[in-house]
Amino acid sequence: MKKTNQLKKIRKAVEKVQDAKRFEHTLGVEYTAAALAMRYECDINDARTAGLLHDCAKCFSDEKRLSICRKNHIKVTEVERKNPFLLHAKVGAYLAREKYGIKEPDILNAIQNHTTGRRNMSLLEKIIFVADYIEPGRKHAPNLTETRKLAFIDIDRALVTILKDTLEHLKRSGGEIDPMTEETWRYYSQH
Ligand code: DGI
Ligand code: FE
Ligand code: FE
Repeated sequence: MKKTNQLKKIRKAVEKVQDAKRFEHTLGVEYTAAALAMRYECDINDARTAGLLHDCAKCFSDEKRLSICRKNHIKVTEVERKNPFLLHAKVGAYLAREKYGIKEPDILNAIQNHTTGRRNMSLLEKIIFVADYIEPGRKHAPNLTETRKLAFIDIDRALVTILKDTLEHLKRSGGEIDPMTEETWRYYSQH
């Protein structure tokens, strides 16, 4: 299948499993990831594909996410069991492979790690992580204007800023911190 047709097909399929607001966010991440891919010389098609699919499990119920994990022997950590929305990334990567037919490990990793990040992220993983945070539809994050600019100047510094702001937000709001988010922040603030 031609790549543009494949993107169109995925876009239509994702629209069916998301509410209107989430789908608008999805399109925002798709084109923001494409723009970052142009800037950093990453594969534009991969960036768009990962952007379209990153939240494909976001509109499921927690029960559905947990049951998909149970049925398919996907490991659920302690923090994920208590905060099952976190699982939308892992379950999303699983569905990208099984339902949407994505084979490229880098695209699957970008979906899987888009919420907490991880050490040693590939360029595509960084692009999706950052695009998710800065896409034009996002409104409530601190320092958004600066972070948006920084994303196109130095993606690693943008990554650290986003992780720092996310951790501060979680500490302020009493959200439970996934050790992976903390580890990613520590790793990238030292490298
Ligand atoms: O799915 P999106 O809303 O587009 O974006 P996302 O997948 O990055 O999820 C964003 C939310 O995830 C945001 O409210 C911060 C939260 N988050 C990121 N790391 C952690 C976390 N929430 C908890 N409880 N713990 C974390 O470590
Ligand atoms: Fe997400
Ligand atoms: Fe998202």
